[in-house]
Amino acid sequence: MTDLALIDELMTLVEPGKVLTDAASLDAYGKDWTKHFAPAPSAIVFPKSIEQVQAIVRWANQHKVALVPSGGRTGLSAAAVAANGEVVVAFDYMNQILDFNEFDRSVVCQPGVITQQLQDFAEAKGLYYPVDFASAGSSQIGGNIGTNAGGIKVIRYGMTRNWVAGLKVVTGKGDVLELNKDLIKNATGYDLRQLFIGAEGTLGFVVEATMRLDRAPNNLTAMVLGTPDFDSIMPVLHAFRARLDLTAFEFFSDKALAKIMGRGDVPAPFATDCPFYVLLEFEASNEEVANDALATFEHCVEQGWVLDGVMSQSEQQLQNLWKLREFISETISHWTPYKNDISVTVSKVPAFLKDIDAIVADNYPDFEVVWYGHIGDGNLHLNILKPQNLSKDEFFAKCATVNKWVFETVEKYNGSISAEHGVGMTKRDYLTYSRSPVEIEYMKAVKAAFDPNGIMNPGKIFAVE
Ligand code: 2HG
Ligand code: ZN
Repeated sequence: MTDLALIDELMTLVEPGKVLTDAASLDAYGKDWTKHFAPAPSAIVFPKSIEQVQAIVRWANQHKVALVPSGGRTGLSAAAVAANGEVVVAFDYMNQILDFNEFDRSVVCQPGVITQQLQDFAEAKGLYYPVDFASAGSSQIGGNIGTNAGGIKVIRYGMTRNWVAGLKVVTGKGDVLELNKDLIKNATGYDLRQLFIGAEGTLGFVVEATMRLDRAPNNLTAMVLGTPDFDSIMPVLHAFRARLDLTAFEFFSDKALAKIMGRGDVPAPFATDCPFYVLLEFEASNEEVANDALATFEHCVEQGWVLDGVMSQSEQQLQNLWKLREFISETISHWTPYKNDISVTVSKVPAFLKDIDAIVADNYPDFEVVWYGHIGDGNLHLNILKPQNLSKDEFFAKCATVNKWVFETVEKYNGSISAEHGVGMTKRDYLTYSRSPVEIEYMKAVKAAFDPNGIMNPGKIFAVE
């Protein structure tokens, strides 16, 4: 734990009342949405300016105190968990939108800006911030950048990385760097901005981000389609992609739908029961596009890939169809799921799915397995639900054994053990399934350059040595 005298010194670096050490705050700010580690930070500090962040980092270097960044704490890999007496640096009071430029279509955000705040701001300007996911109401831009957040529109718009025009960071040495200065074209050597995106706070803290916006989409329209089996999902993707620019292509299993129906507040898409469902979305900018979508749907039915389907006819119906997919993670969190967030290239999805499905069927015969995810970009979320009669530790231990085979399969297909949730602490021991030992040595050398004292979110991505 950090010495009390040091915490007193920390208090002098920020405004009065902006260091908390009470038990409730330590518990709340010491964890994210994972349930693997008990929170145990020493203090929570709330800087209000870049200068204060810099002072905190310099103080931490001087006294070798570990810092953990904290945004909306909606993460699913324990990257924002402080389980070892660290000081949590929370960006809740650096939550302003500082500037907007209509010609650059850019917004300067402090790291604590909530994702939805940026989405709403863009909408008010007649524009669009396209990175979206279920936790957009509480996740913060700084955290999104730290994990290179993905979500439900990646198939069309890519990950958070694509929307970061420039960053101001405080490095682990306490230096302030202005990275890329919001330029579209810039060929002046290493793009250090990219290193900080997805670094999970291990190199330094993002203290300001210029985010790009896009044109607002035109008449977004969703279809939910029921398929007879796993194998039909990818042909449906290819058929629709051949004729339409999709903004989303998601899937979920009957088990996921059953959990959503169990809530009682979301209407069923249609009466036919199907083993799998696809949710796809496109801009129905004119009648021709909508007709193309319907013709493709009919083609898929004729081919036997689709059993039933529905298309949204209003904004309300669009929202209701999205609830079928977006509410899954929160709804099943009640069953303390063991999570996987794996990806392969789209062309490999069918063979990969077959292999993973076989492992799951062989090894989890008694567990409830819930499949869903962003299958259109190759990202699958596999969630195993904890049976009531098993303790959390017994259950996670059993899943960890099976998980080895899942990750071996990911490696075999040159996939990623974390498509969008990040490595944090939950996946750091498995990093070698996606990154070679030599590559990891280079990654550690990068960390050492930005954070020589190892104070920035230690133990995340790789273990402390
Ligand atoms: C989603 O796609 C989120 O809903 C959460 O990435 C996935 O809970 C999960 O496994
Ligand atoms: Zn996801």
